[in-house]
Amino acid sequence: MGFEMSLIENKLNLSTLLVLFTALVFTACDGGKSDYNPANEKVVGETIAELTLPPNVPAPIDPHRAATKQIVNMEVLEQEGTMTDGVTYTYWTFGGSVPGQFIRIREGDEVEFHLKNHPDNKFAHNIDLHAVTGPGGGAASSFTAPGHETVFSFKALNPGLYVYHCATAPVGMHIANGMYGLILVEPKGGLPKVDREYYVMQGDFYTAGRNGEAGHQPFDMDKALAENPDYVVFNGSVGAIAGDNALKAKVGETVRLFVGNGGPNLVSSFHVIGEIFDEVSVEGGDMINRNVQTTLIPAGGAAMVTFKVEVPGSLHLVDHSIFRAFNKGALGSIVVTGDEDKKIYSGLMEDKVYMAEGGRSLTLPSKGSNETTAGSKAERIDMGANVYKNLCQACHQPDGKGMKGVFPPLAKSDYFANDHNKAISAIVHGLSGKITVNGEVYNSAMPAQSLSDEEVANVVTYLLNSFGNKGGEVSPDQVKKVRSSGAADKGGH
Ligand code: HEC
Ligand SMILES: [Cu+2]
Repeated sequence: MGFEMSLIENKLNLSTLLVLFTALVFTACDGGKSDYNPANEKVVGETIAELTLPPNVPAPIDPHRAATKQIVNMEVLEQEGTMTDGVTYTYWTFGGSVPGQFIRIREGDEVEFHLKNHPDNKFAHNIDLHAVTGPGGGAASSFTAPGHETVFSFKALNPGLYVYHCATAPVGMHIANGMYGLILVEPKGGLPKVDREYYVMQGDFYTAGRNGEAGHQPFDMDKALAENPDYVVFNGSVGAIAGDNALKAKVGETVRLFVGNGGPNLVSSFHVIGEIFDEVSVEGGDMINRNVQTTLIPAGGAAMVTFKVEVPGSLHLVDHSIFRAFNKGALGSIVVTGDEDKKIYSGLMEDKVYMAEGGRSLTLPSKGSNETTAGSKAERIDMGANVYKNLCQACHQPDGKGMKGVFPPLAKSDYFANDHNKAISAIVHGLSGKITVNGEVYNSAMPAQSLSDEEVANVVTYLLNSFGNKGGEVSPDQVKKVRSSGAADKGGH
């Protein structure tokens, strides 16, 4: 009897404990957040939202600021811009840039959205923000004719990084012309602090002329339907975040990239050459993946990636569908300055190979386009130097000395010293198989370079007069003859 009683008592005690324990765990875990519902959060005051042009983002939201009414004023501008050197395009923009202005709010905010369509524009536009819960993401309430302004409002219910875009028919064409951008809805309490934040967005462009063809290029609907873009770029144009426009960071800093993909068609295999993403907020949502090399960003999707930069040098942002990076423009850079750390990276390799081949290189004036003719030997050498820098130095190196066993030297090369046609032939026909240059055997392949007679004459003349070579000049006529005579005989004589 006494034994049974104590058993019951024991059971009672145990369940009391369990109840207590469960209650404790619950309070500990929800930290008061489980009853937080952004839909019910009271909105205090109103502000005009700060909007920024890429690659900049507005300052992080003070984690203590209350939910407020944010007034977003966005103006649609149809304007001509530069796709790459010598190529212009009529962009349709949210706020004057591609991607459009960056919007940064927090969950619980109420956004009063003013969409203004500039009176000089030719087309009606609207906006679909993926951060909106409601018909068309706002598109249903924002159809705006030129010279008009529409207003609608929404409550930010879900934190995350979201794409916005125009959704006026033909939708694909509006997006293809650059009508997309990002809106960040910070969680209550904010995102983890980082040292630098940048805004990068990929897009694919379809032009009547092929990549690099000079002049003003109209949108090409057939190529868009075939999903065969001439340009795939970050931030609206070739080189928008490369060269002088490269993003910057210092050794030891943490960097957060807000990366979006406007499409309209392609999915991005987003990768930074020379870095590993310490964290990726997958698809811009709550899920954090760590130690990621390449993250997939769907058309109409986004991701936040963060990484610490440990060593100096240039990091290269690419779509790792790699022809897009090196041949269609999807190449950007982050230049990291600071002290070397030989423990982390020895510094023996050069990153020049990527730079030399990248970005503007394949947008040289194409055959029969706006090519200019050299007026003198000096001019020929000058123009040839450009071709060399853009096309040849990636392999033959800036000093023309090549790489032992891999790329033969052009400096003091005895291969073409007495027969300039052999250099011409290597360029116009390509060159493969065993050759001997300055006593060293090479057995590799050089692809034929797609250059005009004029460009070949320039680059060969440049070669003859650089790197300690013996001088001389080659004319476009001579190139023409070699071109029509077929591939050179390498060893026979
Ligand atoms: C993708 C790498 C690559 C590029 C780009 C390239 N070459 Fe070459 N080039 C080679 C290789 C490899 C060989 C040797 C081929 C073989 O082994 O048969 C070669 C051979 C040559 C040769 C003959 C050998 C010698 O050293 O004299 C010349 C001349 C030459 N290249 C000039 C050029 C010029 C000019 C350009 C730019 C218009 C250029 N190459 C672009 C890889 C390249
Ligand atoms: Cu539009």
